[in-house]
Amino acid sequence: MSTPQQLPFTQAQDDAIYQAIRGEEERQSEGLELIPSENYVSAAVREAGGSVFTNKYSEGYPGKRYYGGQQFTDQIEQIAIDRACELFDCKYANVQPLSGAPMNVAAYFAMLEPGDTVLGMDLSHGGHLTHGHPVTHIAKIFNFIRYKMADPDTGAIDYDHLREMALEHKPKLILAGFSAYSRELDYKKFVDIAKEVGALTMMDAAHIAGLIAGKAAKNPFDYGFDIMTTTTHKSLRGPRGGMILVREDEELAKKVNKAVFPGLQGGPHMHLVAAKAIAFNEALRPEFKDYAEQVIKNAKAMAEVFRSHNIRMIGGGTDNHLILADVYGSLGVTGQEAEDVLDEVAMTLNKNMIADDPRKPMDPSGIRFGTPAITTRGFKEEECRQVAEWMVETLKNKDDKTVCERIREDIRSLCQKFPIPDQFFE
Ligand code: DSN
Repeated sequence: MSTPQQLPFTQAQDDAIYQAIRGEEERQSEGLELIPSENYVSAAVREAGGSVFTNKYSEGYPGKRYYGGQQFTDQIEQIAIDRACELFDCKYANVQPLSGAPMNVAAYFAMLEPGDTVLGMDLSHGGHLTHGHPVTHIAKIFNFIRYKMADPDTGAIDYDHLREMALEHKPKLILAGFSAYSRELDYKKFVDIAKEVGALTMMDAAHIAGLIAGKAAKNPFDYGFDIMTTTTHKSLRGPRGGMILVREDEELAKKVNKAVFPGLQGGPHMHLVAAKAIAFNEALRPEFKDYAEQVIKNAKAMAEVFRSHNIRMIGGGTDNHLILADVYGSLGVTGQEAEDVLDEVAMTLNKNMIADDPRKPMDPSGIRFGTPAITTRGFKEEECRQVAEWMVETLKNKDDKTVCERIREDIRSLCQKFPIPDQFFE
């Protein structure tokens, strides 16, 4: 396992929390992390995240703060901004968003007025709550309309229909991006449609930012997207947090800064800004390209196994890091049952709605899983095929304790062979 964190003070003064941290270290070390939005960060990222910057208030931006004592916060924030811009080939970055949801809310407020229309992907077809789901507060402020996949079995988006919707509803913003979609998007089509109706374009790249940074997936900025948001803790392998990138429009970048602070947030979490800067530097290294490519190869290897067992995958397979499988339709196992039994054998993933799911969100038809974390662990296609076989075997034998115990032991052995690394490069 990765080197256990030094915790002498926590151990001495708070046993309950100390034990929970040690327990979580063991859980992560001895199990397979298959949630596609999770990853393992380097020890350096963890160190910066636990640094004295947690003590500091820094409202404002480098060179323009509302509190004194900013000589070092200014340094780390500017380094993080410069590295983010280099990584994603854009001119402006705001690295202060505390996480994904406030990041998207700030981006909307930078571009829209209350009542404006946004055209985004439907949650049940792979979008995200923050793309205007009716349960969110922002759905009361902006008018979200949603496009879907034309065919869930291929993942194809009907761009002609998307264009018709845009022509009819005249959105101010066309939103691409997803949290449960496994195919590459046609960014040029989004931009062409947006130009036709005078809309801005935003990509929520939270899931695939690491793949874009590692040049294993297309960069929406190369096709003219105006703005890109991303969390930093998924495939990008940084600390928890978000950032907003602007391709080239200085006025839009100024609006983004105002929308993040003072529009939405107070003091940025500078310990996490420091950790983001370290993660961006790691992602700028040539080895990160190998990582990003391997994430996709591994996901494709897992998809092959699911295909060989005739398990339906939404999108028919994967171009990225994740797979959404219809386990209820294919095996008669509900998403909740699948999540539970796989958790018991130490394969952690999440139940997930599939497109036009006949079941409910708390016990849907699907499971969503992916390869960013196991690839960080060093798994290649061979190990990933084995993991997928174990997943299917567990699901098919969910009530057979002997089979499940054997698979649990095999997973423990594989995890010991591939400890979570502290560093990704020499
Ligand atoms: N919770 C993240 C995910 O798992 O996709 C996105 O919000």
